[in-house]
Amino acid sequence: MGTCLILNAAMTTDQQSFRLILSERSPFARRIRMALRSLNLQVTEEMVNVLEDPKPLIGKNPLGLVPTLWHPKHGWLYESSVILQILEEEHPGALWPVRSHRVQHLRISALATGIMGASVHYFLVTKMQETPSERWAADYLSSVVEGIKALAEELAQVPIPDTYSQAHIDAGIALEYAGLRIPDTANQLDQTAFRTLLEKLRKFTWFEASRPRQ
Ligand SMILES: N[C@@H](CCC(=O)N[C@@H](CS)C(=O)NCC(=O)O)C(=O)O
Repeated sequence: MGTCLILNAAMTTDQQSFRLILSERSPFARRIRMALRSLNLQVTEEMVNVLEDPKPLIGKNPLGLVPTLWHPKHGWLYESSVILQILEEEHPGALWPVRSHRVQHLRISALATGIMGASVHYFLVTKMQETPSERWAADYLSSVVEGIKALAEELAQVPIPDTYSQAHIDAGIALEYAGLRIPDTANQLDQTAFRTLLEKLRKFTWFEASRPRQ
């Protein structure tokens, strides 16, 4: 697959290629990094710390969240699942290549993004609030723990393909992020199904290269 540039005389050079605003640890941004790399699209990455300085997103994403993507054809896009849907429509079958287990794959992806969201909120509630709320922390932790259990059950039902699979990429990103932010999940994450999945995913250079460090 080649680079997708929609050339338009009125555009500056910057506007003619993909530009991704992200934060280093954002699991949602990692989904988009992985997809753009796997589609072999050239992208300029702009790291921000949204918690400390949301200014780089002003005028680009009214929600003030990453990932935020400049798409040469559509302008600023946000919401990782929507971005992935647009990329998939432009490159049919590239991100969701396995048609035979479509519903299971979508369920894996839904569980994975749910775990990502609950882990992000758990982190915000426990580490970023002046007075952490025990009740909300317990609630988010429970979503993460139950989500991981369900994810293990779903993964056991479908083979892990050797090719790029958004569902499995999402599962891997969610597990690594939960492991990073919530040490309480360590025992739960230490199981053969997850080790096998991560071993396969780490063969994609960009999965390993985009892994968030402590
Ligand atoms: N549903 C959104 C979630 C994006 C999201 O929550 N991003 C977080 C980073 S992981 C963020 O930008 N947080 C900044 C903030 O809350 O101020 C998506 O899928 O893109």
